[in-house]
Amino acid sequence: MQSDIRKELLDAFTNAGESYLSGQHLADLIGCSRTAVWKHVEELRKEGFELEAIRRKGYRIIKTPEKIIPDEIRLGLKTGFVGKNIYYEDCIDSTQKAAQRLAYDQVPEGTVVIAEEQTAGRGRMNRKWHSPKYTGIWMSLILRPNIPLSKAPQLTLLTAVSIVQAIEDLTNLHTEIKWPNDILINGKKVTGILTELQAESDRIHSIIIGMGINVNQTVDDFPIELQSIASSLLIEKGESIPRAALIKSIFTYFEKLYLLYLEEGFLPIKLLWESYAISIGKIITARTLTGALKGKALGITDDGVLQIEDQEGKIHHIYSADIELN
Ligand code: BT5
Repeated sequence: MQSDIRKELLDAFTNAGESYLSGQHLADLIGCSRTAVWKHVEELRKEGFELEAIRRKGYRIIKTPEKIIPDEIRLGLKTGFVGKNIYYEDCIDSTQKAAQRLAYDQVPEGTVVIAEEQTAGRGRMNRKWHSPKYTGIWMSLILRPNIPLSKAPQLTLLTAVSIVQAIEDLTNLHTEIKWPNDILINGKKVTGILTELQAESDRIHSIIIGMGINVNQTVDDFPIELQSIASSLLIEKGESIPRAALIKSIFTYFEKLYLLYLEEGFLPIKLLWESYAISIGKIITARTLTGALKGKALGITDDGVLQIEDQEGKIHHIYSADIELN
């Protein structure tokens, strides 16, 4: 019932175009009270619609939320399996959690969960991932590769390459990767990747790749503590970027690289990854759960493990860490 009124209201605004519609007129048209109209107008605002209200004239819509429409993603998508099956939510706790549940239910490989907003989006080690409504891409992809557990982190690097290729393709922005999971533009983080898996002994049941991409946020959309370290494509490019087109492009690049990876192994991905990596050859500090290590980043091994040479010339293998460029 509620959403019926909302739909009628939206239809009325669509038909009115640039003209204003008074509360009374809308109430008569829909057959409800003016208070009900006002309540639904407020609901539309919460959903991201911008409505102008002028005394004696009424309301009109001046901006609609740029929602991700799954059909728009499917339209013209040429992948074989990535993104063929989309679960779309307006608001969710975390797309990772939903994807974990779906993976248990044996959904096909390539299934994706996409949400307009996450209330409990998370990064590595349960850190918070800020995921405001209608501005970013918050999605989780379910994969079932037949690879040993130890190779799973390679998929984080593969994902990073596919996102960078899609971003550069669509925006022409120079984009860099900071090992293992950050994508930066002008030194600020625009994307984080979270790879989680379900496994029994050494057999992978499924890998869930979470991608958080800041697309159309303005500086004010970020909490103060993120404003100096995070950015969005809109901030860097100076114009808004269509999210559905970016998602489609990520699916396409991802599937191409993933099939190449399954066929030929990590080497071709490694070469691509290195061409976008910023930390290689630089002095960095790697913070792990056991402490900090400063040294020169030599590169990644054929397995995707970071190698750091310390001041004594000893080479360390880093499997997971936060990296600071010194
Ligand atoms: C990551 O963790 O960078 C992985 C983020 C993965 C998010 C996606 S969204 C879809 C899927 N569903 C989820 O629930 N998660 C995945 P990490 O390297 O641990 O970085 C986390 C840190 O990044 C935080 O502690 C903040 O400092 C910072 N941060 C939080 N939100 C951010 C944002 N929107 N943009 C840039 N930095 C952010």
